Amino acid sequence: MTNSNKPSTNASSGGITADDPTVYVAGHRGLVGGAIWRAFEDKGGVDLVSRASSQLDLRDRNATFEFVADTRPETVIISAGKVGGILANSTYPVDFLSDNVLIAVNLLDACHAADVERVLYLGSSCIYPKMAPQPISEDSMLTGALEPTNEAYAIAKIAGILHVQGYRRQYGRNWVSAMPTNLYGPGDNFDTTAGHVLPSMMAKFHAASRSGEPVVLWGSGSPRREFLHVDDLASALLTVLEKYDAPEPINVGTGSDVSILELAGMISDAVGGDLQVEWDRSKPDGTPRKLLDVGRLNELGWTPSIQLREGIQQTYDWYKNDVTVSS
Ligand code: GFB
Repeated sequence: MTNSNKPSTNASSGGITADDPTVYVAGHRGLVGGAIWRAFEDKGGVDLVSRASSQLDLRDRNATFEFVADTRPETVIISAGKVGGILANSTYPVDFLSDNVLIAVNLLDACHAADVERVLYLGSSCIYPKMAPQPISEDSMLTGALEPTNEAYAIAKIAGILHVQGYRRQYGRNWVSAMPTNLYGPGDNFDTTAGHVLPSMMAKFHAASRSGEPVVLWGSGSPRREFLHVDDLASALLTVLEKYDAPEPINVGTGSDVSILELAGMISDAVGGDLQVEWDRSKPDGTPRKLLDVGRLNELGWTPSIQLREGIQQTYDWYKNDVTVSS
């Protein structure tokens, strides 16, 4: 599948002046990093740099140190990492733990060695306990047991957050961590097995609209999730970079959620047609509810601008075109 809205492998932005601060977006070819890159490009006034994973393996400590030392960025956004849906997370815990720990440790230590002024580390809402009170406040971290399906990924992300907090306490760095809710948007991974719920469902509905076969979704449909368009995430992160400077992570979400059943209805409406849906209850439901408390972010003056229905339609239009172009 092509990804027309992704920056090139060995990326740097054009039209820059010598005075523009350098921003390194680690993971710029992923869903999140790509959106952050576009948001910085739209804003202007920065010299963007990055490398594709084929050119710089962030699990390689020496290569990572060398790149950060040579580039000497003022700001580093850590949006690189191994990500996947509920099934990928529970099937490959070693990869999710090992890759994400290595990437965070190498990059944070390299940023310290190169005296990087501002680091924004991205975690995930799955770092909070499975039964955290809703909406989930940032203070819930480490107050209870994690959801078993993505425990390895969550532990890796918690280690990164503590590492950032450690650099603040031990070395006085004003680095921060942000915890996005479930994300979606153009350029996502639409794999029906390894993908996150929204793109995975979208690919299933799209295939069913062509084949006439029933759509097979996972679990009971009753868990509730909050979904944020990745362009809204990127705009929120620019606000966080500009205005937030505290050791506690800051949640990034919309403040409202839907059931997986309701999500399926919205995706079905976007795809069109009267499609039959079956629920495979042998697949895990995961956490019953995962709604973030976004009070801290709202206090910075940021609110989302893309409604879920609108974002689903826009993402589906992109996907449909992408599938057609690549097939
Ligand atoms: O874990 P979860 O929030 O999302 O749960 P990701 C997805 C919910 O959707 C579960 C159901 O209740 C699934 O059973 N579901 C129904 C499906 N159909 C599908 C489908 O076709 N694909 C998928 N993936 N789910 C991640 C976490 O997974 O969420 C990550 O595992 C991370 O660690 C991220 O925290 C935010 O499946 O999207």
